[in-house]
Amino acid sequence: MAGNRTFSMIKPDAVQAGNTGAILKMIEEAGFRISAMRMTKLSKQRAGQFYAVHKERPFYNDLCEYMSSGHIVALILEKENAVADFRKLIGATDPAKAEEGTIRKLFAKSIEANAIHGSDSDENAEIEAAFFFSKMQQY
Ligand code: YYY
Ligand code: MG
Repeated sequence: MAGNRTFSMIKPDAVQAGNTGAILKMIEEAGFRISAMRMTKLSKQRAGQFYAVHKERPFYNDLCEYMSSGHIVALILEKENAVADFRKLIGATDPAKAEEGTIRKLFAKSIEANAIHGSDSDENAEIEAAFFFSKMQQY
């Protein structure tokens, strides 16, 4: 059965552009409950750990630079079928391919600076939530 939690991060481009509030509003209006939230800044090394799965990809170094370039907002979100429903709400990785009305279509600047992250599985949601929040902060 699909889990009811996902992890999200509002990325530096969206925070810098002043879109944090508008994005949080879309998330809540789509039926997600925010159960943990933290604004912070990643070092390049921490960004590299978060995206370690992509370390052999050509975009990895630039991605780590970008992800450590400004503040981010880390979120734990709750809803039935959270992972899949949230991926739908954010849209495709490349905003040029994202559906109308999705967060990336509305706010992303490019495939790299694409406004928001959403976990791709229940297992990764738990790993990514633990990357930013202690167990006690998660409830
Ligand atoms: O899960 P999602 O964020 O939609 O995409 P991933 O394929 O996991 O890539 C993670 C992250 O890497 C993406 O959000 C932007 C960046 N990236 C990139 O800069 N250039 C690419 N060609 C692919 C991904
Ligand atoms: Mg991904």
